[in-house]
Amino acid sequence: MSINRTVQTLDEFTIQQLRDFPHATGELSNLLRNIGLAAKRINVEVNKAGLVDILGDAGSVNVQGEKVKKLDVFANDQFIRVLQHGISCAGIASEELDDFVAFTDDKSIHSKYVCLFDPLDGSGNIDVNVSIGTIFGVYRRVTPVGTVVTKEDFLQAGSQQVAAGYIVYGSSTMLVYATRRGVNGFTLDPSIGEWTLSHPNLRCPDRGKIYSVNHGSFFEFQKGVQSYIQACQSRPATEGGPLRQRYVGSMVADVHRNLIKGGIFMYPGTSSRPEGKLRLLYECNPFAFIVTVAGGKATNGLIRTLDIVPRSLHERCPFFVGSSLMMDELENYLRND
Ligand code: AHM
Ligand code: MG
Repeated sequence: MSINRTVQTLDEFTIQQLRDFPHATGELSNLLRNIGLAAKRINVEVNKAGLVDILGDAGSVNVQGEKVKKLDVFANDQFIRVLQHGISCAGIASEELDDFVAFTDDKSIHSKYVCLFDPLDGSGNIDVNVSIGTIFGVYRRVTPVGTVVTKEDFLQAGSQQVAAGYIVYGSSTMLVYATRRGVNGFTLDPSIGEWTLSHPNLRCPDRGKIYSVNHGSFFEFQKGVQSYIQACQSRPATEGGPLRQRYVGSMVADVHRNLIKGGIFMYPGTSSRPEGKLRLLYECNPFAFIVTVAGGKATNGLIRTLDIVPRSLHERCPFFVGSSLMMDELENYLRND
C-alpha cells in the first residue's frame, strides 16, 4: 500500500502555518508535536484496555513482570515525561495532580509555554469500551522566560490560551486543536502512525439537533436550565420537532460530536453541587476556546467561561457550550430564571 501524499500530517500542517509568521520560533509547533506524541502512546494503551484481565489488573504485575498502572495514571505520566523532555514547555498542571509541576532544567525554564491538561477524561468509561479523551490548554507564561514558573502562570483566564485541543479515543483516534486562527482535526492513521489532516477549518454549525446533559440530575438543576431542557423536548414539529438527547458521559466525545454536527452540551450546577463537576482549567477552558474559535459559545450560565479569572487550580464551574443560536436560547431561559 502506498502512502497518500495528498494528505497533510500534523507536523507538515504546523510547519506550513509557521511560514506565515516569519518571526515565529516554532516553539508552539514543537509543543503540539510533543502532545501528539504522548497521545499516540496513550492511544496504544487505551486500545489494550480490554486486555487488562489477560495482561494483569491495574496495580498488579503483568506477564512481563512490570507493574500495571491505571490508565489515567499512565496517561498523566506520559504527558509529563514527554513535555518535560521536550524544549517547549516550562511546566504543567494536571487534573491528576494536586499541584502544578515546574520543570527546572535549563532548557525548560527558557520555554515560553505552560500546558494544562486532563490526561484521560471520562475515565469511568474505560472499562466498558466507550470513547474517552485527553484535553489540553496552552498558555504563554506571565513570569519572565529564564525563571522557574509559578502558580500565576497557570491561573490565567481562558481567553489567554494560545492553543487548546483534545484527543478523542473513539472508533478512530482524533486530535483536534485550535489556535486563534482556526480549529483543525487530525485522524490518526494507524498504518503509518501519523496524525493526518481530516477535518480542516472546523466550524460549529449555528444550530443542531442534539442536546447533551445528565438527565438524572434534572430535578437538581436551576429553573432556567429545566425550562430550556423542556423547550428542547417540546420543540414544535414546525421547527423540526423535539431535539435528540445524547450523553456519552465523556465530555470529549459529547462536545466533539456537537462541534461537528451542531448541538449544546450542559453540565450545570446542581442543588447539591452548585459549582457542577467539571474543572475550569483542565476541562472547561480548553473546550470554551475551541468552540468559540469554531464560531460557538461557552458560558458558566452568567459570563463567558473564557473571562472567568481562576482562583485555584482545581476549581469547578457550571459549563454550557455549543452552537451559538442554541446558546443564545439557553441564555434567554437563564436570564428569566
Ligand atoms: P472525570 O474527569 O472524572 O472523567 O469526569 C469528567 C466527566 C466528563 O467527561 C463527563 O461529561 C462527566 O464527567 C460525566 O459526569 P456525570 O456522570 O456526573 O454526568
Ligand atoms: Mg476529567
